[in-house]
Amino acid sequence: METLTAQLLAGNKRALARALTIVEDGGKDACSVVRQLFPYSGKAHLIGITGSPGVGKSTLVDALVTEIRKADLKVAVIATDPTSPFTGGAILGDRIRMQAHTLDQNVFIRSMANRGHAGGTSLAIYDAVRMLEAFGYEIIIIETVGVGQTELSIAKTADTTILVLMPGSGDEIQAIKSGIMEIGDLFVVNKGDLPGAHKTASEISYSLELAQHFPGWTPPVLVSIAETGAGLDEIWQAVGKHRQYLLESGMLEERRKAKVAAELEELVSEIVRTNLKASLEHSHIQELLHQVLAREVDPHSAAENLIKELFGSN
Ligand SMILES: Nc1nc2c(ncn2[C@@H]2O[C@H](COP(=O)(O)OP(=O)(O)OP(=O)(O)O)[C@@H](O)[C@H]2O)c(=O)[nH]1
Ligand SMILES: [Mg+2]
Repeated sequence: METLTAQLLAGNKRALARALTIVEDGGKDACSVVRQLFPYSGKAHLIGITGSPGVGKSTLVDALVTEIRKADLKVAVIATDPTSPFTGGAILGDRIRMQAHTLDQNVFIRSMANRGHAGGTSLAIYDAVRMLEAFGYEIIIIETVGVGQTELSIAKTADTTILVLMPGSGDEIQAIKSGIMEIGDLFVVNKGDLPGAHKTASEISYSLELAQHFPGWTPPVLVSIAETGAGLDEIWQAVGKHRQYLLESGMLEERRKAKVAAELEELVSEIVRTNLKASLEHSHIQELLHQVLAREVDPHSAAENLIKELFGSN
């Protein structure tokens, strides 16, 4: 493992790819790699890109990578597909699209599915980001599909979250109004070449004015045509402004603290879940199950007994 991490730190991309597979699988090896590389992590700016299927996230990521390369920054992309980890179709399409960048030594693209971690993709992503940071990527983009709870927790991994919509995304606008979509630091109405893009953008701006989530930061609503790259320089500039805001307001620190708390909570629940599963197989706990079945002990008391058993506390 020492060799692998040394190679990764020396800029060996194959070592990076192996380290990513290891953290994706979770377990002891993942812990060991992370332990060694953690001191070198924490320096990149993380951009989360999320939105409903087909709004053009991958096309937008591709165009954003072009902008980032103009600024001569090293950039890595993690594409996740938590809703259908095994289809791979969309991911394959993304790979083909991204081919323009694959010859660029300073661009790295990786698809990740939920593999070893019982806690879901987000735990693996926290660690994947660390590997990429240790390798020296300055910007890391995380693309997630959808706006469900899992995706939201992945999006929260980011420093700047971009919510992508397209003209006529009525449901999403309703969600913004009702506060479900408070995660966006930046809103992008993509497919600006289609009718109604500016109308959609002003509806979003209006809903955001009503919501007012962050003091000192009004999320900009931008229109883009990812296919041609139109509007991408504004998006990249807005990311820069958001980063500046995060630094100056102390929000960057605050968000990262919240992320560490969320990660620890997930890690602890994962450990507890694993221990619990193993313990339920034990014969004297089987005994407890039988007592519940026989109506001798109620499930609430049984659960309390189990906790005492597992943690020696109440
Ligand atoms: N008209 C138009 N089409 C676009 C634009 N950007 C992307 N598309 C098209 O929209 C379709 C979906 O684009 P993707 O980039 O794969 O969208 P996605 O959000 O990543 O999709 P999933 O990952 O499957 O959720 C593709 O056919 C794109 O060519 C745009 O600016 N205008
Ligand atoms: Mg995509």
